[in-house]
Amino acid sequence: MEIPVDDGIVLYTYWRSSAAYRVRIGLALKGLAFEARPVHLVREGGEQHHDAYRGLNPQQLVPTLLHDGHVLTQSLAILEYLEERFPQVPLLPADAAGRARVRALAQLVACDIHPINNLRVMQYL
Ligand SMILES: N[C@@H](CCC(=O)N[C@@H](CS)C(=O)NCC(=O)O)C(=O)O
Repeated sequence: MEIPVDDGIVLYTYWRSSAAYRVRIGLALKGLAFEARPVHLVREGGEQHHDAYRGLNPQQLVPTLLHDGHVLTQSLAILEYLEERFPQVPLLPADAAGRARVRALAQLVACDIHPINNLRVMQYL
């Protein structure tokens, strides 16, 4: 069941983006309702580079999450924010070693694998 969030959560996302997937999975596990705003990363030279979106996310990447007057970027930072603001259905284990393991797995993907198989790297190559 989805929990409606009074002040609304908006996620700028792209269906094939693994970084946006991370956030969508977190929102789904927590059962948080959100409005998805698609950013097509390929069409028209990539909508992430269009002025309107660049104003929101100067790095020109998805995801970007809007909540409570905040503009949040970077999937892991967004997940930590959601964990703190909506602690029901925690994403992290209760013990410190468990949390370190989950963070290590997340960083393995987000910091070591993903940066080198990204769209902009592929386009450059
Ligand atoms: N470290 C960032 C990575 C974000 C990222 O690289 N997103 C990709 C999609 S998975 C993107 O927007 N790529 C657009 C591009 O390379 O131009 C995060 O975890 O949010």
